[in-house]
Amino acid sequence: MAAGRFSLGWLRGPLSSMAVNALEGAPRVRDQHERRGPRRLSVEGNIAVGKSTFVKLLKKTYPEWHVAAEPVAAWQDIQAAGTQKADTTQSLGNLLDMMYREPARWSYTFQTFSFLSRLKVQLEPFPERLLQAEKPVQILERSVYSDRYIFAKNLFENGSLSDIEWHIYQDWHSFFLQAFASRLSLHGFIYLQASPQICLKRLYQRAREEEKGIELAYLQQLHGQHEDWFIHKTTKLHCETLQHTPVLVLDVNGDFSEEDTKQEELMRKVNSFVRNL
Ligand code: UDP
Ligand code: DCM
Ligand code: MG
Repeated sequence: MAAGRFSLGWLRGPLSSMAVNALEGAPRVRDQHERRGPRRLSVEGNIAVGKSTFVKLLKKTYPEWHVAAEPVAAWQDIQAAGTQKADTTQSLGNLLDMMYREPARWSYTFQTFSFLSRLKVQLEPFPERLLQAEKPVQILERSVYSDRYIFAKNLFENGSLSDIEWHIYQDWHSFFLQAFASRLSLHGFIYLQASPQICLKRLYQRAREEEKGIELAYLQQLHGQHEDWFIHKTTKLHCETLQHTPVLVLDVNGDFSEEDTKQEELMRKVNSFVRNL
């Protein structure tokens, strides 16, 4: 694997001539505060498209970057309050499994917990090592934004969230976004794009027990939500800065998990994108 070759220098080197189409025409919406802090990006994409594989590759290529993986394990094993650090912990159940078994009953609960776990991660102070870096970058696997504009929105549209649940969800989501605006804002999105068929193949390959019942139609719905937001720009976003946040679209229909040339190409595009944020 040749990815390590990219770990130094790229962020300091001359501007790559590679065009990042998604950036063209995007207004710059940075204030003084944002300009000084770490660049914070979220990797977005359908279920099993390869986000975790991709963020691992980023970490290997740029060891100085800070990476926050999606906390799926916490959703699979909800711990009773106050028992997490005790010798014996009390497991309350697998919320991911409960949501897929009974979407109408558990989707709202799942979405509140997913949001809460990301909020906690995003409100944590930046690690000292990251602040010392010459060009600090933090990568999140998904975000509070895809929670709402991909998943919760889709669950409402397919009937798994009721009118009242969707209304309440949006109410508190907007409140938190306003209350923590500067700490929740992102400088860019990396959208990993692949067909729902490819995602289904990878989903079967990963074989997460809770996801066994997921059908192509569900991945098609989620694909449509991603395309509406990141490509067609038709999703109604309730946050002004989000509308102007740059998006890098990476086609990952081709397997990148083993292939050096493909990995190098992807890392080159990310590097060029990040340097322009
Ligand atoms: N995977 C693959 N080729 C790729 C990317 C991923 O075969 O180019 C596999 C990966 O090894 C895993 C599955 O696809 O078995 C899902 O990947 P991951 O967990 O990274 O997806 P995520 O749900 O995080 O997007
Ligand atoms: N998930 C969800 N709603 C969210 C975030 C994630 O239903 N707001 C689900 C989709 C996947 C799992 O959690 O089954 C983790 O996502 P992935 O496999 O894409 O990493
Ligand atoms: Mg993942």
